[in-house]
Amino acid sequence: MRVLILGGDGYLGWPTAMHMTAKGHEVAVVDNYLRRRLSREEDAETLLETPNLHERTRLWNRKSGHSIGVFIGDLTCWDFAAEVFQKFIPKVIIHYAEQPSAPYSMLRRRAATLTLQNNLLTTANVIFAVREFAPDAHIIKLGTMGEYGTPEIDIEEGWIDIEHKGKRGRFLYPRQAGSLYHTTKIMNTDLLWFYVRMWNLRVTDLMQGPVYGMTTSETGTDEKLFPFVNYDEIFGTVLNRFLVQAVAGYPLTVYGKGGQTRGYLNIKDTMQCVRLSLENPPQKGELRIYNQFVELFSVNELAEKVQRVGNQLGLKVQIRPVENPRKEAEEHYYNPIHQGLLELGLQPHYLTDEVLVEMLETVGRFKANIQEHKIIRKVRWD
Ligand code: USQ
Repeated sequence: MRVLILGGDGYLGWPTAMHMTAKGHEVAVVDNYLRRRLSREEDAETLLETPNLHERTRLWNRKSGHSIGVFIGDLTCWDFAAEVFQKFIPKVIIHYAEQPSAPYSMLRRRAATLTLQNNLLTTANVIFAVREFAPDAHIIKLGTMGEYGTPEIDIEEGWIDIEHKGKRGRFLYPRQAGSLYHTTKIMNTDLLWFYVRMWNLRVTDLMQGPVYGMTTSETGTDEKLFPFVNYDEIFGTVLNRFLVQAVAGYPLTVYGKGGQTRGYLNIKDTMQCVRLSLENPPQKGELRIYNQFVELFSVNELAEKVQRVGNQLGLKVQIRPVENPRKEAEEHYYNPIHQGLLELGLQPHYLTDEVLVEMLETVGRFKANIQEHKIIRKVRWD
């Protein structure tokens, strides 16, 4: 199939591009290097220097024989979006093209506005471009488990049946995010659901938890093909941060009480989930929603795992709770359902000791690049 990957330079976009070509699809990527620019502006660059998209596609082509088309430009600009869709005419659009960081969205007013503008306008332009140039195409949109927040009741897979005054109805499961970034994801779910109803779009919305890891079947150990590895407070996600902190001898930064529980998955499973969604498209006029994660952990459980396995490797890992810069529940009920992707055939990779050893050893190869001042930046939610 012709697969257009929006945000193809990003942590998930680039590995997805390689993965889809390896599975025989014809792939083009689109990116405006926003994430690189913001990382540079905030002094929060990645652990490894990452070649630009043209260079990465050349490297991948040399290694695998597969080609990837590249469009560099800003999808909030309609003319550019229209040009890309007219030239490539996708059958599937995988939409990762968002400002992906909760802390960045809470940094200052300009960052908040950028997050709103980028995330909402890009999604709107994707919808308009699909309607105009590829009306049968399947949009696979990366949503986030954070859309649901941490309610006192079980979290269903996207939808909830409600009985009210003797009548029953099916609605989007209530959403209540904990950052402006997560709120833009809710707004995008609503935008997609609206146009699914109006224009019979075909959409899968993937409610994904925090992802960890840096290698996939396609990267192997070739670091030139690795995705971004951020370990800073703004763009790094918690487990990747803990791995880098353990290697650097920096005490693991558990925020507050550390009871914050989320659904985690290995980047290898993101590849599987997106591919399974692609291979099982919804009908026209259907919004399909999957909760995309494999295992639940609290922050304390993650820290203890990294400490135990790190110590076996002789790293002398310490845990030092820090004041929580975020406004979030630190002890809470959390029971999200996650059946849909397993039913489609997801074969989960669990966070075993072997996986932790492999990730710590991989980070260890780049220990000399770690800059400790990037770890704590004091981005406060209030
Ligand atoms: N946390 C710590 N210590 C740290 C970093 C984070 O205790 O050093 C805690 C946070 O307070 C939070 C949890 O770990 O309770 C997860 O934080 P995170 O930074 O790994 O994840 P989050 O900000 O929620 O965002 C990430 C991605 C985002 C994606 C989301 C999925 O950046 O793009 O949508 O994970 S989810 O969390 O399910 O909404």
